[in-house]
Amino acid sequence: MPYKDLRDFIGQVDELKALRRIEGADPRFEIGGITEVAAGQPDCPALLFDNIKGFARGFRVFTNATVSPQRAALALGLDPSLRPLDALKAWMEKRQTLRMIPPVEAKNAAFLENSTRGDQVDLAKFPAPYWHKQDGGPYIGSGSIVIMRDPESGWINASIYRVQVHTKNKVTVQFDHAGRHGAIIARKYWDAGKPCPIAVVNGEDPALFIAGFEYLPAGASEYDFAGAIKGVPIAVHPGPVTGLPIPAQAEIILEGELLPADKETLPEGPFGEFTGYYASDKRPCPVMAVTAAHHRNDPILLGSPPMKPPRFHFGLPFRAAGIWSNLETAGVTDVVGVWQHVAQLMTVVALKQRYDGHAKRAALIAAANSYMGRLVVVVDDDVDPSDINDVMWAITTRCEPAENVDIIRNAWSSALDPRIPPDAKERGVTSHSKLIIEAVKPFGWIGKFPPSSALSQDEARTIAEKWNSALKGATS
Ligand SMILES: Cc1cc2nc3c(=O)[nH]c(=O)nc-3n(C[C@H](O)[C@H](O)[C@H](O)COP(=O)(O)O)c2cc1C
Ligand SMILES: [Mn+2]
Repeated sequence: MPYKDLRDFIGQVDELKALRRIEGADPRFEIGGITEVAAGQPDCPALLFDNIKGFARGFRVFTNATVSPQRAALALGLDPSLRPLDALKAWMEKRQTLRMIPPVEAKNAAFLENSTRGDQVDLAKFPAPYWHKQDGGPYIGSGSIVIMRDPESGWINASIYRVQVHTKNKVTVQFDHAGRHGAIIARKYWDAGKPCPIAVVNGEDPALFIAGFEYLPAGASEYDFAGAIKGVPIAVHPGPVTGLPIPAQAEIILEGELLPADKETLPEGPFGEFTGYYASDKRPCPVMAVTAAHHRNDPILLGSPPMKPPRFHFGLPFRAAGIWSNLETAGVTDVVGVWQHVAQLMTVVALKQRYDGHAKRAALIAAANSYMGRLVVVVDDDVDPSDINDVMWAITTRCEPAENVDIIRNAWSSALDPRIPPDAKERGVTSHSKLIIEAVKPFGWIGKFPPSSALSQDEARTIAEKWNSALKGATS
């Protein structure tokens, strides 16, 4: 078992010497600013903020949890010393054979150590940060999961939607589009004239944080997927107000009702987004009336603010692993790697070409599954897709633009896309075009393509290992 809960994970991060404790930061822009600066450093540390300005000591915020490849691997239960592309491959292979493990009910819940109901609920006691300078308010939920139960099948959905605090007992829950499982479930309650029972779980197990980001089929529970990642079930306890299953070890829980959006909304945002812009502006958003708040002693909020790329919530591009397995499932052979750069806005597939059209076949599947990604690149197997310089070398030397690029129109993007014109957005346009770049040696004359003068990746590694101390100037 990799780790028991968020606290245990933080302990493991500390053992890897990747944890920094920060005292006295201001939740208005300073926690967000420090998080962003740290995330831009080569070995981005994880940050545990305590003694937060204006809040009780012990009420903590933890950020950059999985921003480094090492900690993304740790959260998946993989060897954190694996090289990033090897770690992603190991995850892709594990993901393809995951056996779902449903949660088990725990008798006791750590989150019930402190509990308030009704009028006593006061969200102002939790250090919800103002993450970026022009954010519309504090966000308690930036990396939190939202729990809802499908009224027909009983399926529990548990994924990440941002949660803004508006008053002492009102928050908003923002669905990027109407296809989000949470939006579909809420709509069913509302259409029956009822509010939707809901719980916001802050400070969840990192496996749940990862599961909450995955595109799972409707009907599949993120709880089962998180159990599968860990190899042990998530322990849940019924929320005293909603009866929803809540991770027993989670830190701060809000229970309540998501009110019908046709009756009441609040203006949500703006909120700095993962593209590095404020592109979706302030919008009417469903309101959660918080009827109970629970927390562990000295609770920890797991904060994961979006930041300007290349910074991203996950140091391994998990959605590239999904695309990699889509390619395998569709029967595309010889894929040696898939990666995403620019915080998932660019997808790269590396493969060993076997037949004419092989590269384009892979590109089309990757393009179809690249959310908001305008750039899809295919490279040969001697190019490391996780190395942006290597990818640019392939683009500038193997792709003839007049012959090897295609544009796919009306493809999958979202309201968060900064390049959709305002008037089109007002008409509900959320699609964009995608550029496919075939940066592979042209198959028709692949044997005549000038050979590369560079060492192979294996050769370079062997030499680096053998001559490491000489290169570093060691004296021994
Ligand atoms: C840190 C983080 C924040 C996110 N915020 C939102 C959000 O505010 N709204 C949203 O619709 N999706 C958001 N997402 C993406 C969804 O969590 C993700 O697409 C998920 O697969 C949706 O789950 P569902 O299929 O159960 O609806 C966020 C993802 C992460 C990692
Ligand atoms: Mn889901």
